[in-house]
Amino acid sequence: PLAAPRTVSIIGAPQQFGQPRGGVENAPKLLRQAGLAETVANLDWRVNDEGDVDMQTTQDVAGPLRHAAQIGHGSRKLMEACVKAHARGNFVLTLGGDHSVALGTVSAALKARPSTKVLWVDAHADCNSPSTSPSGNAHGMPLAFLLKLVQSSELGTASSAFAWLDDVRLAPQNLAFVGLRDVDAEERKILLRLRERGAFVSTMHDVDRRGIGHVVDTALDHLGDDGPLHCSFDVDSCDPLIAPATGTAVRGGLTYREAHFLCEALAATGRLGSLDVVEVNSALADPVGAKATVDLAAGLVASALGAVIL
Ligand code: HAR
Ligand code: MN
Ligand code: MN
Ligand code: MN
Repeated sequence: PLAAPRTVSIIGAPQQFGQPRGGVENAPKLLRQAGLAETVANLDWRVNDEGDVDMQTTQDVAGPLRHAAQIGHGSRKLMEACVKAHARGNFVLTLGGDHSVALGTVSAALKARPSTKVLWVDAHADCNSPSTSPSGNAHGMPLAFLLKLVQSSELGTASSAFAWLDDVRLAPQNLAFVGLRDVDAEERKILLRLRERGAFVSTMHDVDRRGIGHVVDTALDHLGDDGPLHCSFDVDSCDPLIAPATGTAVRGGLTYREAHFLCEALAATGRLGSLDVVEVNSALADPVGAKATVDLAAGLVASALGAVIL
């Protein structure tokens, strides 16, 4: 287990170019305004707010991955910020931004500690390549890059923006999905291959049948008892009734307690080393729904950092 008290590095990643809807770039600011740092400081953690990574670049290129240069260069800057925080031994908390930020956060966790295991909590599988993506949106692709499913020929002239990922590889057996319920036809085939290659793939059907406790325990068993855990938490894993302010809401998601249980169970492992909270977009709900979504995200961070582990 990682020794306490430790420091949480909070890193803002206001990336919006991985999807088409404005507003997701404001989430780091809104989460800070909701008192996230204070909440965490009241737990057994020191807090080091590293500010926001500037994810804007002037370059952009056309191609099957929309805003490829922005995504590639911005993610590299985020990766560098996360690697620095890992190198200081800190817990790395990244506030998205859209889910393309996981290119930076997961690659940093793997560079810093290669035995890192990844829990992907999401309504979506985010493992499209540019060639299988129905949308061209990078937030549906980060796992394809991390799992080495993207051919450089798919990127054309943009491939140089992703060259920094060449030495990053997430092994399928070190990946577990929870919360899936909206998977593209091509992605379904990719998921079945990933399962054959050792990934833990579960859907909301499994949560319904076995309960969140069983699903989370099985996922963690599958990932093994060595190495740090990275959780990439897409707030659209939660039901739109509790998290309406997100870009691609899908009905039938995790309840408030299921989402918190998952985060609490991660805290209880003592091995959670990094966490992403992504896809909060307050522009896509009324003020009440926006506040509920921001507060939910902040509360889930607190649970993942051990708020309710006694
Ligand atoms: N699978 C679809 C695509 O590739 C939709 C992805 C929606 N993505 C997210 N990330 N919100 O989980 O475009
Ligand atoms: Mn755009
Ligand atoms: Mn996602
Ligand atoms: Mn999603």
